[in-house]
Amino acid sequence: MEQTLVILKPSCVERGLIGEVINRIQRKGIIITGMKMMQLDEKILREHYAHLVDRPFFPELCASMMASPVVCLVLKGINVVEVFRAMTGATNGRKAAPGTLRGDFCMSGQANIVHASDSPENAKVEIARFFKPEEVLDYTPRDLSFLYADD
Ligand code: IDP
Repeated sequence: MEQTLVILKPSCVERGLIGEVINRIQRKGIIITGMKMMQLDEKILREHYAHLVDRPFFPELCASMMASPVVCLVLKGINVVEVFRAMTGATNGRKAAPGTLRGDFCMSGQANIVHASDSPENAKVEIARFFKPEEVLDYTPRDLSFLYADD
């Protein structure tokens, strides 16, 4: 099974949406193997958003990601990177499809509720950035017979 790194951003935490997002993750059948609250700083954000450091909105992005603690999650499932990106929706909440997290819960292109890794390779790097190895548990629910019935 694949793993992905998800961050419930300050826009999710401050608006009281942590439970909503975790509820959707669990109802879908995605397995949570790591979960913790963290206060991000500029050092980790410069690594995490290295592809955006030269963009004019980067200082504002950093400030919005440091505005409150975040919740970091490691999720596990077959094709979970692609599955959770689809559940996340387009970057800008105003363009994200209804039914997606961003489409249902935000109107912003920056304070857009969640981060989700965009490839299995990046997921590995991002999980190692936010979690110590011992913080990601080797956990699989007992009965996956309905969840992944055709695999
Ligand atoms: P993604 O989060 O959908 O993968 P990225 O392009 O990797 O999108 O951007 C990372 C984050 O940077 C976005 O989720 C959003 O918070 C912020 N961001 C991206 N583009 C803009 C922009 O044009 N203005 C303000 N913030 C942006």
